[in-house]
Amino acid sequence: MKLLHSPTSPYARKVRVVAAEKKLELELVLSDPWVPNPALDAANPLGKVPALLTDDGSSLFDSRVIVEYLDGLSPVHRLIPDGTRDRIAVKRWEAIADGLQDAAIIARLEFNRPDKNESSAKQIERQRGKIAASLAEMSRELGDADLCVGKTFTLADIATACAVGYVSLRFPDIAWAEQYPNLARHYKKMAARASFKSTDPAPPKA
Ligand code: GSF
Repeated sequence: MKLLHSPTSPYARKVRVVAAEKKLELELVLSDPWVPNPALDAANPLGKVPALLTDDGSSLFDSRVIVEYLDGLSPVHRLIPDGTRDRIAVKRWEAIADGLQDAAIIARLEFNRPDKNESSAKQIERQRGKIAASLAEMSRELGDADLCVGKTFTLADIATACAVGYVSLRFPDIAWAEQYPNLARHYKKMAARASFKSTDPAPPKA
């Protein structure tokens, strides 16, 4: 299987960590979504990374579909539980984590615009509000627990750590680790796992 990815994409990182946890081999293919990229467009009509080329020649996207596919490929270390209640809880965590990343990416694109104006500032503020609200919700949901859902390491833990790691990478001024010590504690634990170490785009801040 080939993964079209970029090292700093938090969605791609989530997929790489899932593959590592599942002991699945992925051939990593660097793919820049921000320049004309026919190979990426052929794999994903949305022209976004990550995209997975499977061994049977089909392509899969987006990251939520890819991780579910990889998790189902082998019974080794299930990351998405079978039971409806826990499964939905895991997917909810993933939705917050991915949504935080969506907001972070929009804010960054707006910040990097050469023709920034008043509406860019409003948009950045709006998206930063979503980042702040997502971090608050994650911290509230985690509470004193070691793991996001139940007592087993799941996709929720991976998605959450990728999201907060991305905030550190792109928004070092957001002091989430100081504000939410429980999220920092969780991140530290995740970052110590071999699967995270081998996929870290930048040294962990927390
Ligand atoms: C989001 C992928 C995405 O935005 C997923 O895979 O879960 N919902 C999708 N990828 C960005 C790169 S990144 O910053 O992670 C991307 O490829 N953007 C290119 C574009 O044209 O928006």
